[in-house]
This record gives sequence, C-alpha cells and structure tokens, in this order.
Amino acid sequence: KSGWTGVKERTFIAVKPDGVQRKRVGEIVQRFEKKGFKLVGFKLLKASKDLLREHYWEHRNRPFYNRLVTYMSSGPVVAMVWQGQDVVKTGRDMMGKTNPIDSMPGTFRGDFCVEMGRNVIHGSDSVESAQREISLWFKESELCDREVCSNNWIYD
Ligand code: RTP
Ligand code: MG
Repeated sequence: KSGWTGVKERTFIAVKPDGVQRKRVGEIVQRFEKKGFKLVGFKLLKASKDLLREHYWEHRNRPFYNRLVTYMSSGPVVAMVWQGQDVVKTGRDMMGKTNPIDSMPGTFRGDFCVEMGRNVIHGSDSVESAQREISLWFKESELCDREVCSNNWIYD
C-alpha cells in the first residue's frame, strides 16, 4: 500500500501532571482516537527527576529547566505512543503552541490551560525526537502494534 511507511510513524505524547489532575486524559485519548491514530503504548507513572532531566535534556541550560523538571515530577503523568500518518506534526498541531496564549481554540493548550508553566500536554517535535523519547519512556516489549491491528480480536 502506498503510504505504508508514513503509517508506521510514531510520536510520544504525555499528559502532564496538571492534565492528569484536571481529568483531561480521556478527552486527549479520545481526540487522538477520533483523528484515526492508533494507540501503541500507554502507561500512568510518576516519572523520576532523572528521567525528566534526560527527557528535556535539550533545555538543560535554559533558566526554566529546574522548574520544568519539578513541575513534571509533581504528580503522575500518562505516557503514550501514537502511530499513524504524519502523527508527529499532526500531534503538535493538535496540541497548540508552547504558550497557551498563542494556541488556537480547538487545540489542547488553547482549550485546557492559560499558562506555559502548566500546559497540560507534551508532544515530540520531530520524528528523531519521537524515536529518542519513545525509547527513553518505553521498552520495546511494552509497545503493541501487531496485536492491536490483528483481526483476532474480532474473528475466532
Ligand atoms: P513540550 O516539549 O513539553 O511538548 O513543549 P514544547 O515543545 O511546546 O516547548 P519546549 O520549548 O520544548 O519547552 C518545554 C516545556 O518547558 C516549559 N517552558 N517554560 N520560558 C518558560 O518559562 C518556558 N519555556 C518553556 C513549558 O512547559 C514547555 O512545554
Ligand atoms: Mg518540546
């Protein structure tokens, strides 16, 4: 099938601690499902500061780095891997901009939050970042691709 390589594209999405506390997990999952993306990884965890420092390594010299790591470790996060055609860019578009004030209504950040320091959701910013983040947060054995695709769940 043409487009098959695009269909294998994956992104790492996390509902941040404020999003979990404010009960936005269901709607975020629902919007990715409605769009047509496939859920291939999902877990709730309290991320360690070491994991978060590694996750946001590119920002290690920025003034907000420590505050960001403290925020992200302040409660459980929902870590997810979504798969589908152009899912990295589309996921970013669905999120809105880093600062909620720049985010359009209809995006998660446009609809769910008002401050950059509590902006509800993370999404990988490139295919390369996605690969790095997925391998940081998930073991290969925690990702389900073939199983979810299989008709075995529908036909005996
Ligand atoms: P994310 O990585 O969490 O998906 O967010 P992003 O790509 O839209 O933004 P990024 O530049 O990667 O920043 C990561 C997170 O750091 C916080 N931040 N605070 N000037 C600030 O105070 C500032 N800048 C960024 C935000 O929570 C942002 O999502
Ligand atoms: Mg980022």
